[in-house]
Amino acid sequence: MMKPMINQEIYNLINDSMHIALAVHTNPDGDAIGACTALALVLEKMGKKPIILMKDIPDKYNFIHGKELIYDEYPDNLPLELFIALDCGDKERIGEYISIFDTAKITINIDHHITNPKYADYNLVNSNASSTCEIIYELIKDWGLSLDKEIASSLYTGIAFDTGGFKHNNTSSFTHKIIADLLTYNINFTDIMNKLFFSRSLSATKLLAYALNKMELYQNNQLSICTLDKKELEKFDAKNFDTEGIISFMKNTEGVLIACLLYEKSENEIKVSFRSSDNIDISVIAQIFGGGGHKKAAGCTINKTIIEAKDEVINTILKELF
Ligand SMILES: [Mn+2]
Repeated sequence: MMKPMINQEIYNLINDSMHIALAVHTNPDGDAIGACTALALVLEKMGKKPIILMKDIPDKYNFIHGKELIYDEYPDNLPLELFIALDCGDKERIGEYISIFDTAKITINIDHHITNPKYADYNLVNSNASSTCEIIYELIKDWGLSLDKEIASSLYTGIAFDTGGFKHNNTSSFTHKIIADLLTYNINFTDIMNKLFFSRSLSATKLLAYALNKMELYQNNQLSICTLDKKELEKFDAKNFDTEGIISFMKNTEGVLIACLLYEKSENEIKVSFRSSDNIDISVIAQIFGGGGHKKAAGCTINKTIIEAKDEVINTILKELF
């Protein structure tokens, strides 16, 4: 395969710089956290001074290496030559660090979202890659640099996360070849998989049980709905609760084609997540409410009471999809 020129250009830009900022999207997920720590650790090995700009990292990522390179803000006393945005499908996703992106001399955008508008000076966007971590792996190999256990753990985390544990259709044979290589570094993949997908706090387990018990079924059990208001979430001490954990249980119930979880973030601010199976394009429903997403996973925010939002969602789904 021809090596893309951009890979070499990015290498040269990094090689010519010393102080490099890395940033990911707000509310960082496994791929974002894996990609920025893996790349920062590589940059450090190259003798560079990487600064990761990142906040609100969920506790479950405590095992990640390179945490000492993570800062809330870019240090005032340091110059900045290069800004690398990772896993940010558009510029706005950089969040509060956008002002630093805008003032950086040179910007690079490394991402795998198909809708990425290539907002940086240099753009490496590969929508065939399962994850940004997969792209970072290719870069490291292409640059002729070596991995180590810490970098391999970060890359594994991102790839495992974005492929849903190697089961989403973005998983390719190339993905598995990368994983085969990463496992030669003796990483604790069992522990990573448990932390990413299976372990949860006691309060989260109790909330999950409560939500599943409360779940309502419509349309001959094909549509599953659950609402969680603020009081209920507070009762379970659910600050950043695991919507994904709850809605996947709802959707994986036999016969259910559409699952919908509504929760009250604040008064008249209802966050709605949708999941669908078979060929149902649930993003059309999210779009009706001003949201969006993928065909089988989408979301929106509805500014009504949770009861009103639930009724509207049910009526819209029944009208549009059944
Ligand atoms: Mn990603």
